[in-house]
Amino acid sequence: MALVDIQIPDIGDFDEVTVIEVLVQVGDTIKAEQSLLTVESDKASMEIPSSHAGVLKELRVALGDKVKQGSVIAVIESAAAAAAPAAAAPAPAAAAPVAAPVAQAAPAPAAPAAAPAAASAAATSAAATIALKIPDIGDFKDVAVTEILVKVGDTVTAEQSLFTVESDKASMEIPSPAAGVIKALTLKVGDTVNIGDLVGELQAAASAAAQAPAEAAAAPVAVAAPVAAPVAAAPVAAPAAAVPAHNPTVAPSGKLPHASPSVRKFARELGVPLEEISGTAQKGRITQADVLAFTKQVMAGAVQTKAQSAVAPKAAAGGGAGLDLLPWPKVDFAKFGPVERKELSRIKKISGANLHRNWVMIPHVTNNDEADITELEAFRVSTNKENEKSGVKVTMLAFVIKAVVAALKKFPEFNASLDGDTLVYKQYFNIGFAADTPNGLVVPVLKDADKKGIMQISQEMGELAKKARDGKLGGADMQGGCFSISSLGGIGGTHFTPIVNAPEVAILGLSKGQMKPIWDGKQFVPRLQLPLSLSYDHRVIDGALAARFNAYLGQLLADYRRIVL
Ligand code: CAO
Repeated sequence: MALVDIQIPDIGDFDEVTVIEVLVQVGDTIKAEQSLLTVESDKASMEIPSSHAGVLKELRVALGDKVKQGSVIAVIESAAAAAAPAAAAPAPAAAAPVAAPVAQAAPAPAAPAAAPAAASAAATSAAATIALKIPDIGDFKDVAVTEILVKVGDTVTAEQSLFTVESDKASMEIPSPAAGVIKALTLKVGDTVNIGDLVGELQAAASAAAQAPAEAAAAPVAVAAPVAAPVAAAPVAAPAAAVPAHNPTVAPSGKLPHASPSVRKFARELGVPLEEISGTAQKGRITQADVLAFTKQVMAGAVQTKAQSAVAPKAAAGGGAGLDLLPWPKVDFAKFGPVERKELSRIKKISGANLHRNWVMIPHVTNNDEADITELEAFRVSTNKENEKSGVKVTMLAFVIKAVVAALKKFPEFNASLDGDTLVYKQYFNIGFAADTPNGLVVPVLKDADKKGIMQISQEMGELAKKARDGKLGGADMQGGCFSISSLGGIGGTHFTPIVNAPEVAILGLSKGQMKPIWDGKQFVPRLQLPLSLSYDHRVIDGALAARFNAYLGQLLADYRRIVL
């Protein structure tokens, strides 16, 4: 056993930071890399991990103290350190904390020797083109891209946040090094990135180009914008990366929540909107206890999140919204045989949380029907023959998308979303389609399907499905949906119950088309029948309306000429 001084490691270029949270107490058994403190400057907050495991013998700091690199913050009795007497070692590189910009202070872009979260730029061939690179964000590696806040073609201002990255100790937004137009973005949600990675290109605005740094390393260290709603509001915003969060009903408030990275992570895992919590710590900072207290209140029905009240205002008014369920069964599976544990993929975690919310909050009913697609299938096959050389293969799904648009026009309630007690009717027709990928389910959105022909729909669907499978879908590819289709027709099954993709109000499930004997009034004739499973939000759509929609869709598919009527 040896006593080891735990020091503030390299925290980037910060001179002095203030201790805003002490996460442990004397006597605690500490794991290596466990966070001991949260410190904060006016531009970032970060957690300070322990460089050693052991028992905390002494805490040398208190709330409000100022510390800097090398300051001894604690003394730990460490078994491991006895063997390696290099006491006072700073945290290992991998554990080095990373600045997570905090909510409260507006960064001063020209701050000298600024925060680790910096944007860098390098001049490329054209003088006004700036390479977007991951700036120096501290000692850590392989941070995950959690959100992309801009798209190619967007005009951005200097310091505007471009995307969000996150390690287990910090989350931060990466700002644009200059004003201009985004020319290319080569990263996607879920990518892991490292300092210096080239992630895009910016065509600098004339004035910005003149000031743009010529080389990444020499870039003026632009301070990261504070972590804004996108990180804190991940339960709403992040799912845009996966399934159903397109068209979030609740817009980010613009109020920047003030919380440490671990509290942000904790809130995100629980699906708690951080910006709706009032922090009880100094300067209104939100602590883990605040998140827990808020969660308990929501579960007890005492408060509703904005997302809940937007979707289900009446439930709250009635109070008692808590589900009061039994705890999840805890089973030691290994007692019964060998097991292997595998963490859910990122997409599964995000989509799972959204599916769960939709399943619990939306009163679902599914209407099952069948469409006679005998003629349409023959037409599809002949169309594919004619277009063999074009490389575009038309599947039944493309025809169904077009027919769904016609049905949405006839039944506008299906092209709507609930906003409190108001129904928002959309006058555009963007159709999401569930795509199976190795990492899980995503729902790319085919935009303006009403303005596109079957060939174009097929081609775009193919491109989106490929992007989905390659993990290259951007946030914009999954936003703005009005109605979704989940097609299992290529796989099998007779009918199923798709889950409505909130804030949409209905979803169509397609199963495998099968030849069946159908009575034509005189005899049984073989007809190709396509199963249609229409799940709908019963608060918005009555059963009769759903049956009419499905029947009408069936008529359109049975005689496609009706679409032009
Ligand atoms: N009945 C019979 N056959 C069908 C069919 C149907 N309803 N729909 C498609 N098929 C056939 C296609 O014609 C194609 O046949 P060929 O290989 O002989 O040409 C084959 O099935 C495969 O089709 P596909 O899957 O490549 O194309 P698609 O346009 O039907 O679907 C996509 C595209 C991206 C939706 C699909 O690939 C996919 O990922 N499906 C899974 C969606 C999913 O997981 N849904 C569940 C969500 S809820 O958990």
